[in-house]
Amino acid sequence: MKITTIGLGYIGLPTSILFATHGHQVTGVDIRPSVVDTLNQGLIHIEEEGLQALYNEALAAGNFQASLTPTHSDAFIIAVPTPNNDDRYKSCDLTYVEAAVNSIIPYLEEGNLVIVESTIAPRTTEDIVQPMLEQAGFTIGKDIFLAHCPERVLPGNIAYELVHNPRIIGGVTPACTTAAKAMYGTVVEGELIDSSASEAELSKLMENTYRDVNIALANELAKIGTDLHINALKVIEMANRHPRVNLHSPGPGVGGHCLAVDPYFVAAASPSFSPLIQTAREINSSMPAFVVDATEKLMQDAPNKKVTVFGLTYKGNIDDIRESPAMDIFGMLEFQGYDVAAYDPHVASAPLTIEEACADSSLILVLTDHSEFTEIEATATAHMAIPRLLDTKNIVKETAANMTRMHLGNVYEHIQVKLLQR
Ligand code: SAJ
Repeated sequence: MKITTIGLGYIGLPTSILFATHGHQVTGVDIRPSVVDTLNQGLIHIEEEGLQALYNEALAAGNFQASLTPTHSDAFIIAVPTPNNDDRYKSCDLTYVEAAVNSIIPYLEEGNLVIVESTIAPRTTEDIVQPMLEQAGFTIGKDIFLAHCPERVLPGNIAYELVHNPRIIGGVTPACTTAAKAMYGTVVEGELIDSSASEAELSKLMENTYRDVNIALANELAKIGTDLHINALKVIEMANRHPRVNLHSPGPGVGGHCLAVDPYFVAAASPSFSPLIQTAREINSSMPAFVVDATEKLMQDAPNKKVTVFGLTYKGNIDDIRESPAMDIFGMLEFQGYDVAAYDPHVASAPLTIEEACADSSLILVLTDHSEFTEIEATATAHMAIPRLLDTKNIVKETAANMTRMHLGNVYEHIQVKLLQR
C-alpha cells in the first residue's frame, strides 16, 4: 500500500517505519523542515531504543521518504499532537488535527482510508473529522473510510509494543473498521479489536485516566499518612497482599504527555459527570507543592539553602522532561530562594556530576526512579552539609551509612511543624 503519515513525532515516526519495514511505500510528512532534512539524511530525530536500526532497514528497502507535503496514497495516518487548551477544563486542542485533515483533503481519492491516531476527545472523529471530509464531498463508509485507531505504546519500548499490543480499531462505520483492520493486520501481531470511533476514543482516554485516578488515590493516602503519622508506604505494601487490591505508588506528581493530559479531555467533554477524574487531576497536580512544603520544613534547620534534586525527567530511565513534576519542583524551590543543584545522568542539560551536585547540600530530593539511584555511593555524598535524603519515589536502597533516609511514608517523623493543617 501507499501510506502517508502526517506528523513524525514519538508515534508518527515509529508507525511510519513499521509500515515501511513491512513492504508498504510510506511518505512521512512533518511541518518542521529540520525533521524532514534529518530523516532524508538517514537519521532519526527522536531517542528510541532500536528505532534507528529499523529506519535503516526501511531506507535500504527504499520504502520511506520524508516530505513537507502529503502525496496521493491509499491510506493517510494522522499522528499529530493534541495539547490541552488553556480553558476552564483544559479541553483538547484540535488545531493540529484539523490542519492535518485539511492538508490531506486535496490528495484524497475514492477508496482511500483515513486514520486518526492522535489522542482526541471523545466524539471528535464523528463530530468534527467526519463532517470535514463530508464537506469535501466524500461519503464516509462508501467512498472514503475513516477510523480512530489509538496507539497504546510505552515510550522506551515502542518498536515492540506497536507490533504486539492489542489494537483498537474504531471505524465510523463497519466498512471503515474492516478497511482499517486490513491495513493494521499487515503489521500488528496483537489482537485487532473491532470498535466504533467514539468507543475507541474514550477507551484510550480512560486507560490513562484509570492510571491517573489510581495514582491520585496513592498520593492522597501519602498525605493522609503524613497527617495521621502513619507510614503510608507500609500500608500500601500490606494492602497489596490482598489478592484483589493493587494500590499504586505515591510520588512527586504525575508527568508525561499522556496521564497529565488525557484525563482533562474526558472531563472537558463531560464536566458535570466527571468529578472523580477532575479531583484526581487536582490531587496529582498538588504533589509538587506538597514536596516543596516538606522540603521547606526540613530545611528550617539547615546551615545553608542548598538542595540537590536527583532526577528531572517525568519518570525513570528516560530522557523526557515534558510535563515533569521534578521540573516543577526544581522551579518552585528556586523561586523560594533555594540554591538548587540537579543531578540527572539521563538529561544532557543537567551537566553536574553527582559529587558537584551534592557538595555542601543540606538535602537530596530524589524525584525520579532512575535505576542509577538505587545505590548512592558514599563518596558521592561525602561533602554534604547535612547527609540526608527525601526519596519521593521509594527507589533508594543503599547509601552512605550516616545518611538519614526519608520517604513519603515517614517524612512526618523528621518534621517538627505539622506538614498538613487539618
Ligand atoms: N507514576 C506514579 N505512581 C505510580 C505509577 C506512575 O506517580 O504508581 C507516575 C510516573 O512517575 C510518571 C507518570 O505517573 O510521572 C506516568 O507514567 P506511566 O509510566 O504510568 O505512563 P506514561 O505516560 O509514560 O505512558 C502511558 C501508558 N498508559 C498506561 O499505562 C495506561 C502508555 O501505555 C500509553 O501509551 C501512554 O501513556 C500514552 O501515550 O497514552
